[in-house]
Formats: sequence, structure tokens, C-alpha cells
Amino acid sequence: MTNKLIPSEVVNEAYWMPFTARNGFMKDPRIVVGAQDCHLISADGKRAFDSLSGLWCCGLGHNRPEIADAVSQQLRTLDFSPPFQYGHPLAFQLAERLTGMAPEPLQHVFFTNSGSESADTSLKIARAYWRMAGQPSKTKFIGRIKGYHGVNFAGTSLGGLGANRKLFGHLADADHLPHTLRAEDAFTKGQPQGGEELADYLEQLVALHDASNIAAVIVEPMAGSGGVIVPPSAYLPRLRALCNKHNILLIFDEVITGFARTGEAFGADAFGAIPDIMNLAKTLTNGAVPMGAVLTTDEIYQAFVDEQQPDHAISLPHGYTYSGHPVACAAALATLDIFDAEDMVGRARKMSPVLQETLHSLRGAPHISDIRNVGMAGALQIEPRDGDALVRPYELGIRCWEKGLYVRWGGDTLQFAPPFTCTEDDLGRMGEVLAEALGEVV
Ligand code: PXG
Repeated sequence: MTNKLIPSEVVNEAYWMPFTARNGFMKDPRIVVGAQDCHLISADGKRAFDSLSGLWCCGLGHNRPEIADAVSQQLRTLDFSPPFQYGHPLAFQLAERLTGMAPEPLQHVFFTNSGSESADTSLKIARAYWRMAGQPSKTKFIGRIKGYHGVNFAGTSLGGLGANRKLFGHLADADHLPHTLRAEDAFTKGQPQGGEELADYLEQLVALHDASNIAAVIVEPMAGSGGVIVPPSAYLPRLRALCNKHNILLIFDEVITGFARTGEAFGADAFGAIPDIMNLAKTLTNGAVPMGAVLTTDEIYQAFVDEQQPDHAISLPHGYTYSGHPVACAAALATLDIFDAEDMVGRARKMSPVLQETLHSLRGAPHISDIRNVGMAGALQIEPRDGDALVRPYELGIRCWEKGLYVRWGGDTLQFAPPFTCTEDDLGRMGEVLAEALGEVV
């Protein structure tokens, strides 16, 4: 067990915290000192149900001994291996494991260390692909309003959350599709229907920029940070068809939707469209060690491989010191072992109806303007107070934490992505705490 700590004695201003409201945090610091299964343990010894699997990444529950053992053993066997010009066995094993799980056309894996690096890596690969394919004018990227692709240069520009972009100016040549949140779909349980018209907007962007200048479209199959926006049933198949028609690469950012979050192994499986490039991170290592991956089709990979080139020619001048880090590979392989052995896709499917009912039973509670869900993900959209959309979700999040529930507040929503290993009781208690908190905030 962890010793109790006094939060105000832990914090300082040396640590510049990511995406954190400094003033509120400093007044009442939320310090996590431990975790167990589906709960976080706070400095005062409180156990809080982790309703977001950390930050969407610990879907298998916390502190899995199998992952700890694999990491520990790897640290004693090969703590680091130079990834440029040298290989180690686990990176090859993990790549093959991932291509075996992913939709069939995705046959090659480039390793990164985060979702943000996966975003920038995928976009660079897309541009380089067109250059290799003799179409160097195809450089522009299309993202989507309310999208999130991390915080690196290209990912920031392709994202569609204003608060994350406006401080940083124009970082990459990007335009955006409309988001897929339709007023008429409010309170839909699971996936809404239709939605071709939203994908058809790509035709207007093609008319504006010309397909000869567009490298790729990047979307999250289901927008996560934007507030769990579930794609209508016809949307992604239509987007796939339009990308084919115009010879534009389609990138799925599956950093959140990858590994059972939607109730299928990948969002591509859940929503019926296969991308040319798929970005992964988060649950790949169950959050234990930073790691990301970019999967591509053979057609893309082959554009970079030329048997005629001299032996010393580098196929892709891109990579990170920690690409395919042996410790991260060990964590990922142990994660995927558990993923299969404990049938995480099956567990996600089994628990999804419980999550759906827990969230939708809050319909009619104060301040709720929409409830959305798919698989083991969901969101409550909260009405603004005095024109401020962010204040109530913040106050709700703090109240829930005080009551023993860790909830992610983001924009005008509360977001949920509980571990697949949670119980009906965990979700029942979560519903009770949410109802209480909604009744308390003004
Ligand atoms: N793409 C997607 C779809 C993501 O959700 C990233 C890329 C970036 O990953 P890294 O590992 O660089 O952070 C993400 C990250 C939230 C939340 O509250 C979501 C993320 C990160 C922080 C908070 O929804 N997603």
C-alpha cells in the first residue's frame, strides 16, 4: 500500500503540467499515488473508479503483473537497442503481431512513441508516398472539425479543436471536413444512421483545392477528445469511396479506437471502412510504456522499397531514437497476450450495453443536452452556464473526483472509456455518482 501524502507538499511550479488548468489545480491538487485494477488511488488514500482508463489507454485495467514482469525482464536483457540500421527480435515480432490483428491490407508497421508522433509520421509518409509515386504536388492534408491528432506540428493543424490550435498559428497546409455531430442524432444509443452527405463535403474541398494537390484525409473513426462523436453508419464507407475516387490517401487515427474500444478490434472493423494508413498508440501497451505505431498498406511500403538502390540507401529518412524500443515492445507483446487470452473484444462487447444503459439512464438529469456512446466509449454533453461551455464540465469533474470517481472533462462534455475489465457494479456506482453530481452543480 502507498503511504499517504499531503498534496500541497507534493506540488511545485517546476513541473509545467500538460493541458492543465493551473489555478484550479494549485488550489486543490489532485495527486494520484497508486492504481489497482479499475481504480486510481489518491494521496489521501481514496479509491476512485477510473472511468477513462487513465487517458483512454489502460483498457486492460491497471498494474497488470504480466506487463510489469515483461518490462522488468526486458530491462535486464536488452534495455536499449539502436533502432537505425540495427534490429532486435521483439520489434519484428510485434510488427507481425499487429499486422496479424489489423485489417488485411495493412501489412507494415512503423513504430513511434505516442499518438502525436503517429500523426506526424503518417502525414509525412503520405506526402513522401506521393513524391515517390511521381505526384509531388499532392501535399495538402484534410482533417475534420472537432478532430484531435495530438499536439505535434502537423497533428495540431489537422486537428479541429480551436482551443488547441489558435495559440500556435498555421503549422501545416490543412483544410477541414465538417464534424459529424448532427442535432437530430441527439440521445441516439450507439451509431446514428446515414451521414453520406457529411462525407460528400469532401467533393467541395476537392473542387476548391483539386485532388492533384491533396495528399491525404485524416480522421478519427470516432472522434474521442472532441466528445465521443460516433460516425453515422454510411459516413466512413462513403469517405473511403470518395478517397478512392479522387486518389487521396485515407488515414484513420485509431489512437483511441484501436484495441477494442468500439467493441471491435479496430474502428475500421466497427465502422466498415479500411484506411490506407492506421495510427495507433495508447492501449498498445495498456498505457504502461509510451509507444505508438503507424500501419500502412503494402502499396505504400513498396513505393519506398527499390531493389535496385545501393545497399547503403535509406528507404525512409524518418524515425525516432526510441522507435520500436525493446521495453515498449515487451510491454506491447505482454499487453496483446492479455488482450487475446482474456478476449478483450468480447469483454468490451459484453460491457457496452451496460455502459450504454448507465449513461442513457441519466437522460432527464439536469444540464444534459446529449448522450452518446459506442462500444466502451461514451459522453455526456453538458449545457453551457452563462455562455461558458467549459465551466460545468469542470465543476462536475471536480465533484466526481471528490466522490470517488475519476471523470475526464473536455470541452462541453464529460467523457467515458472505462477499462474493459470493469464490472456492472463499477458502472452502476459511476451512474449514481454522476446523477448526484449533476444534481449538485448549478
Ligand atoms: N490521436 C488521437 C485520436 C488521440 O486521442 C492523440 C492522437 C495523441 O496521442 P499522444 O499519445 O501524443 O497524447 C490522441 C491523444 C482526452 C485526451 O481527454 C485524449 C488524448 C490525449 C489527452 C487527453 O480525450 N488523446
